[in-house]
Amino acid sequence: MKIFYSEAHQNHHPPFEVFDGGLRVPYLENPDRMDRILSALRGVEWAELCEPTDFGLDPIHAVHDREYIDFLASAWTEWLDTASEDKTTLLPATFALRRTPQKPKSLLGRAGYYIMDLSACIVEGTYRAALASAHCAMSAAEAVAGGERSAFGLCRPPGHHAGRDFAGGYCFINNAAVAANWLASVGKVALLDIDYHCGNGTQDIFYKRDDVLTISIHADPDFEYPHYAGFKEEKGSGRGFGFHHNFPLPSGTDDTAYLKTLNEALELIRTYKPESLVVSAGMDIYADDPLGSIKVTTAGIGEIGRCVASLNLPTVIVMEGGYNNDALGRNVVSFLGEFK
Ligand code: OKP
Ligand code: ZN
Repeated sequence: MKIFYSEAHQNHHPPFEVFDGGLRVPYLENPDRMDRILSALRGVEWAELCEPTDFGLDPIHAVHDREYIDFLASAWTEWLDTASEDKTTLLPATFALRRTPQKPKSLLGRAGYYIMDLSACIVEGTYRAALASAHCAMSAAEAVAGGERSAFGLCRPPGHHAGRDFAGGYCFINNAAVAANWLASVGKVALLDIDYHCGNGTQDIFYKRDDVLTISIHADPDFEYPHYAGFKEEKGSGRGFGFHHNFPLPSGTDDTAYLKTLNEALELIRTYKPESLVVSAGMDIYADDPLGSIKVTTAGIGEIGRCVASLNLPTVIVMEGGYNNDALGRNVVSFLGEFK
């Protein structure tokens, strides 16, 4: 299996994020995650590490607002030009909440307008890392379009919380959405998000479309981030109605319960009959994830992989979350191993 990976993520390393209550903690979405996954993949004979191709900005502009991408591109240098006392990371303290027609011009105004939380910290290397991450997903999509049965975008930063014009939850550019949108130009696509958190950015991007079926299985937003999306009543709008599905799960969901829900989701994909599949593969459903509350085991993750692979679709797998670094490598291998 071709695995697309770029070292550019190394320079996206915010020193901290801010949790609820104002607690500063070391950034959980850290470069070490990739090192752990890479060393696990080096231990299997079927993984072929490849450099991503540079696809430029066009496929990114195709799913994201241009002014939002411009903001990401210049935010760091603008931040250094401000009078702010601590410039360790660009992290606004005032958020737009409900947006009004007048777009802010100042850097901090735009930061609060385009960022939804205190986990999407911008540092010097963020934009370049986010671009390279999207290009890893695009390269995997290109490989699959070229006849590979599956390919893996080993993406960092992750993408599924990034919407058309917002960043959040460690995500800046929606890698899976960029890949799915590109694949949609040749035929219907299904995007299945198995990350522990609702893929609210992906939901936002495809909500009005019927050419990309989007499905997210995640912890119920009644108690979990991102709080404002992921409810089962959200089914798409306009011609997109019926082409988005959320499967909120209670905390403590085990392998058996998870697989039952997964099979409902897979049935929707079979009925849709897509030409290809994109999987937003977050490993934070794992029982011992520091951000998670779902109790899926490493063997359960393998079983999820087996069920998804049984769809027999050309499949682009895109890395999302997963924060138990000790288990991350084996969980990724457990999942990918079913597609080789
Ligand atoms: C990103 B992904 C904890 C706040 C956590 C951000 C979570 C982002 C998860 N109280 N905030 O979906 O793995
Ligand atoms: Zn997650």
